[in-house]
Amino acid sequence: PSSEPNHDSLSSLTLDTQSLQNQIDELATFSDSPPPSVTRVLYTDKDVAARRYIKNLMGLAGLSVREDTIGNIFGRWDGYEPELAAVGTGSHIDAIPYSGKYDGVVGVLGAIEAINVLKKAGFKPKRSLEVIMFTSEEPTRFGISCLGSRLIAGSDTLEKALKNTYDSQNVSFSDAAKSAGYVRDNDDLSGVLLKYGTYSGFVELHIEQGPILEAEGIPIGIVTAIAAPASIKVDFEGEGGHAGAALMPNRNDAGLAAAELALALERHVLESGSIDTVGTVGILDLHPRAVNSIPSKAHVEIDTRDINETRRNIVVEKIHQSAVEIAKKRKVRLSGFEIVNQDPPALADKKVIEAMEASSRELNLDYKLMVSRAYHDSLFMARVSPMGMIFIPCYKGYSHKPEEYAAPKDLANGVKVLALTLAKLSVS
Ligand code: HGY
Ligand code: MN
Ligand code: MN
Ligand code: MN
Repeated sequence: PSSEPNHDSLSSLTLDTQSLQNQIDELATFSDSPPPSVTRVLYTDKDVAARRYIKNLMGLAGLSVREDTIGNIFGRWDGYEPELAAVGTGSHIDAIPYSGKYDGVVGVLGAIEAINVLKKAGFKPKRSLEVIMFTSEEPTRFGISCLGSRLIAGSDTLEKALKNTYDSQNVSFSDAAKSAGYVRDNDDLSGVLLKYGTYSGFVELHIEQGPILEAEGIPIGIVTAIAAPASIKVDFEGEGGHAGAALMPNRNDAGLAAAELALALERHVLESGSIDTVGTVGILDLHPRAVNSIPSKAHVEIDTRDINETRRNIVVEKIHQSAVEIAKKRKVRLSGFEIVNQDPPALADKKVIEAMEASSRELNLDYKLMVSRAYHDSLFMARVSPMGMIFIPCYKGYSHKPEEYAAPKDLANGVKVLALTLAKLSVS
């Protein structure tokens, strides 16, 4: 077989966009919030039902399906040199509360559709092709982002941490996983790890989750790097008390300490000197949460990112200093300051980028090299394999909200570029 996929069969890739759209719409019905929003949290009944749906589609695509102990799902199409490192592709299907139906899903259903497209075109893979549905990319349930791909890439600290990690209802990771039929044998997670070189290349198809491609009218984004994410949990404790009777000078209000820290975060991010530094307070819980009771506890969760790791780490350091200073000034206790993750950025691999560029050109699709400001499972797969990401435009860049939308034409373009890229990497 030649070193390039036989072009005549692949240049006329045809895919059934309607069936892909139907699958996206059907998968969205496995949700704990009303349409058009989607809420699908790790190891819940809706997650388990959605997993069954994906495994069924993998089976229909002729993939052999396996799951690891935490529920990463692998669908494999054996190549004619199955002993070679496979080419991987995939994404996630978990969805944060009240979000949309395309984030992650496009890279799982689209990958399965890419397999169907290649089979229809009569393509024969040299390296096996493997579709991966990562068990949970969103941090929703346990506060840990990219749980499945992080463990695949190897993280002793995370393996240990999971032994006493609980969700907001005080359900342990192990019990939650067991309720979904995973983590059967004595919580041993070491089997999840995949050594570097397991895949000769890994490509993830994803909506951009930003406005650039749509605004510039460019159908394909080729990711060169994924920004460095960090998340921090902070807890303040004060005396609390009666909102009417306790005079202001006698108060140490944990809620106001949290509010001041949120504004301090914004200041530290804005003074970083770069538009690429971002910071968000997405969770701010007060206790006892009564309008006439001074908060005695405040729980703040911070997400801060930058494409430059040093700048991002400076913000993390300043947040810590501010938390200590605010606690002292307001005479509250800084009862917790936990850096949940502080990950380096990831660079896409030159060879994979070239395969995506060549595929876009062959399909006469204009493309833009760009950075991903959102993190993805590819951030960790870059530690297991040469990595690449394909972006398609999404409506006004909306994501993590029900208005998230990608047009069928863009879905089709993304799947075709993915299919051709996988074919090139498979015969390389
Ligand atoms: O938050 C992120 O960047 C990803 O979309 N979960
Ligand atoms: Mn997301
Ligand atoms: Mn995603
Ligand atoms: Mn009263």
